[in-house]
Amino acid sequence: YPISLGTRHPLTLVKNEIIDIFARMGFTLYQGPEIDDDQHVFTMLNFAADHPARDMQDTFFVERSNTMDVTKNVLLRSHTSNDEAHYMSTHEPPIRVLCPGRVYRNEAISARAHCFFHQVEGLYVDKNVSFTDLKQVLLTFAREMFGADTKIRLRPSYFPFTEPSVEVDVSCFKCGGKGCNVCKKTGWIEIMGAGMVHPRVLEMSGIDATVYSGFAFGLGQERVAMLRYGINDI
Ligand code: 2NM
Repeated sequence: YPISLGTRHPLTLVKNEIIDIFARMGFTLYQGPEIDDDQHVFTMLNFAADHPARDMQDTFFVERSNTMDVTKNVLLRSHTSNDEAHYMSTHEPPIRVLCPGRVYRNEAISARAHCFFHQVEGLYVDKNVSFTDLKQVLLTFAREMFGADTKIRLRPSYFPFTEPSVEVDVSCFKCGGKGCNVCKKTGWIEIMGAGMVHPRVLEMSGIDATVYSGFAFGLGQERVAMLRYGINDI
């Protein structure tokens, strides 16, 4: 029997599409370790020593010090931001980098959440990078990914590594904003988080925050794939 051709996995299709869009805006790829130290996963990203993400309930540990010394901890990364910490501490601005990869969180498994999933994060650092630049990049991404008529909406949020921080909604690609089952009658779909990189995050990677500024964003491949292909259970 001839062997029938396979197809690409929905997560790969989504990842490649995202990489293509940001490559056209000058972003290159960087991939770092899934097993990393506390320094790169939390400390260099401005997570306080007592931040709940450092808790056993949220993060899988490979090695965990039973003292207060978090620097000896080795863990499965809970976001791909450790890649940006590695990249910033080994590269000088201008930086335009995209970091796709697998991340791990010790969460209850449901139709919408699994204990590992896939993220794409992006980072832009240069002189005079503003919130306006972030908005235009997000709008360009949304129009390329979900169609030319797509609008975006930003809501205030909080992340340790960015200030200010936002949640990014796109107008519903199914109903165009009128309200349907995909957007749960709101007309909007939450798609990613973003913000201006906290000056302390730049400084901890050796970048002079009085000279440089930057923005960063992150989105989940599973979430985009479920919306795009109408999948209701992860
Ligand atoms: C997100 C949302 C907002 C982010 C920040 C950084 C870094 F390393 F530059 F600080 N990387 N990624 C970021 C910002 C990620 O994901 C929801």
